[in-house]
Amino acid sequence: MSLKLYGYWRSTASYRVRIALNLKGVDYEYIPVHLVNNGGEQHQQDYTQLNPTKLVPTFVDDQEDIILNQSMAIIEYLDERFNQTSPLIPSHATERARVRALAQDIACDIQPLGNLRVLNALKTNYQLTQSEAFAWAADWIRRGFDGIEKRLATQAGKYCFDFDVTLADVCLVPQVYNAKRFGVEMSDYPLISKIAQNCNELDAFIRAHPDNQPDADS
Ligand SMILES: N[C@@H](CCC(=O)N[C@@H](CS)C(=O)NCC(=O)O)C(=O)O
Repeated sequence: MSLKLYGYWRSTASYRVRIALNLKGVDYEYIPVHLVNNGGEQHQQDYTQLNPTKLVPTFVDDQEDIILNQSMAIIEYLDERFNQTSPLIPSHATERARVRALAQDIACDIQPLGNLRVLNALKTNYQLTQSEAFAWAADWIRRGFDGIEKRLATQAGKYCFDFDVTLADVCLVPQVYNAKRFGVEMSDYPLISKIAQNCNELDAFIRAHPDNQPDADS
């Protein structure tokens, strides 16, 4: 089996897929794509041939002859392909819908607003300074986390949904990492913080952490 993940150490979408791969216990080759150096390697032709959206991650499964973008689609694919271990999406319809909704609170309504190309456009087209662009990203994270913290108060256990790690935790932990990077005061979110801490004690999450990637700090 040959699995490849093209990603960037502190890309939260790449981080999600790394966590899922580790939870599934499958080996993969990690291929760094530097989002800043050389004008951003995500814009270079050898990468855009694989992923014309010019974003990371990209996942390649040679055995199944598939090249996938979109971290959520990749993770659902992994969950189905490696369905013997660590199910990330519950089998029951109502639980499955709740897990997906929380995951999408992050993947659809928070992360895109703080993406590199959005912050670059704010700086280039609307003359925001770096610190103003960071404040923008932090503001959208806070708005998202305000709702998620309230939601978790009605359902959380050790993880977002009781005692099983799900797709929601896989999305939450990278977003918490990103929130700290943008200066969000995490003591405002005790439940989110506690769940992230519980996840971060697991080997799959530790190995997926940005600081533990070969391209960290590059
Ligand atoms: N919805 C996509 C988001 C992908 C995405 O936004 N990737 C970011 C890193 S987290 C990226 O490649 N940014 C490069 C850029 O903005 O130029 C997914 O979940 O895979």
